[in-house]
Amino acid sequence: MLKIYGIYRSRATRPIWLCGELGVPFTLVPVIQGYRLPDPLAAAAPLNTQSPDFLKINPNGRVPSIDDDGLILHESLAINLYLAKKHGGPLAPVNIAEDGLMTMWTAWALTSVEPLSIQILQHRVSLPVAERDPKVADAAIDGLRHPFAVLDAALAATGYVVGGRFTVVDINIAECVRYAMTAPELFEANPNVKAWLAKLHARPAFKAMMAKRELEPA
Ligand SMILES: N[C@@H](CCC(=O)N[C@@H](CS)C(=O)NCC(=O)O)C(=O)O
Repeated sequence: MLKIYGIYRSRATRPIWLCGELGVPFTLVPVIQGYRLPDPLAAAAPLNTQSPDFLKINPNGRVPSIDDDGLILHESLAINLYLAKKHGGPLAPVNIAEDGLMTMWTAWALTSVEPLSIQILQHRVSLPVAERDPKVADAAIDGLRHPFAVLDAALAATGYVVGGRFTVVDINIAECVRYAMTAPELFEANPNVKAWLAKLHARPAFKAMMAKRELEPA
């Protein structure tokens, strides 16, 4: 059976959500971020991203990784493209043109959205209050205004990014956009993005994934 290494409070949400949509069963091997632990290398430490045993799986020391019948893959969004194509159906590209578009939008989300949306999340919510810098969050919001407008225009015709239907690339982009939700001004300025994200977050597979995420300590 497919193994996903990671925890719900990590980018493992991405393949977990996708597997829920595809109906693909998996085993979650809990691997926590090493930086969350006081001593990640202690003998009693749980399996974490700095554990020698995990570094044999992913020498980058990051989650998620997957083991699919011996094929080891890292990088959450590449994992999702692989799983969608392997299992086929409406979430996968139907031809090489859609494949190109899905790869393009995934690379766009990784380079144009995620680095900035993470800064918003960190400096508005997740860092200890003393380490938050409102200027960093504000600059990241400014940097996302144009990418959000680009996404808004792409969604205008059908409400989805590729092929006029819900696909893996909606998951890949939405998971990068989710980190910016503490900047409501970006969504108010881009109603198609706002409606699209709400529609995706209403999907049973997303809600099931988030319900399990809520059970993990923050
Ligand atoms: N580009 C990678 C990033 C993976 C990543 O940074 N994962 C975080 C958890 S969400 C992690 O493992 N951090 C551990 C660390 O920084 O030590 C992906 O999308 O899979």
